[in-house]
Amino acid sequence: LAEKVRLLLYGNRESGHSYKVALALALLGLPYEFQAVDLATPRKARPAKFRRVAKFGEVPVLCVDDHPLVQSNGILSYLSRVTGKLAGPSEEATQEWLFWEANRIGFSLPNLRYHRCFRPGCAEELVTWFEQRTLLDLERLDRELSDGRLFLLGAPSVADISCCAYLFWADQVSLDMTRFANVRGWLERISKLPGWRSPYDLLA
Ligand SMILES: N[C@@H](CCC(=O)N[C@@H](CS)C(=O)NCC(=O)O)C(=O)O
Repeated sequence: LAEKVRLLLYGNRESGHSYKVALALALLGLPYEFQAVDLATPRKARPAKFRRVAKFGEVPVLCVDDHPLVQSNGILSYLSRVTGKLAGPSEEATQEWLFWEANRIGFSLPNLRYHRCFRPGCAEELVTWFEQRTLLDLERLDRELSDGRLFLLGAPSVADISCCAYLFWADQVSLDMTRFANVRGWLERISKLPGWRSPYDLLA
């Protein structure tokens, strides 16, 4: 990444997808400007400068100078590719986790959290399904880390950043994490990486 490049991140303080990108930038030590987008505003009424760059209407968007990048895991792949850092041992292994995340923990947990925290009492049957899926995903992560590996791919990578993001809100969602000792240890290690900051700290 060229030194003089300007990085502008559009995100929202409750968005784990935004947190993934903010966390990657923080761990990479790349300075960026953060602009909060109010997601309570209907899509068509959001600021024109955001609508111009948000191809799918969602946060996060990372503008690299004038070039907008969307889709959190795509942005993580871009950042690891251009910096040569947090890439994992092979592109295949890293991509596997990014695609797993998009359909599993990056789907189940955000939806569980959304209903528990922002729409309490709504769609209980669906909430139960999100919770069951989240627990299965936590079991899968816990099993992956059961061989004493410190990070998903050995060394810290964008696979960890992607899969961990929403888990820093686990308490808020009343998820009982006691069963997932390996995941708890992994989150603890991630939170000790140089540059790590919590979601609300980064998305402010
Ligand atoms: N697949 C997308 C998902 C992004 C996403 O779901 N963004 C949510 C916030 S976490 C959003 O912008 N919601 C507002 C809307 O859809 O209008 C990614 O990985 O970036």
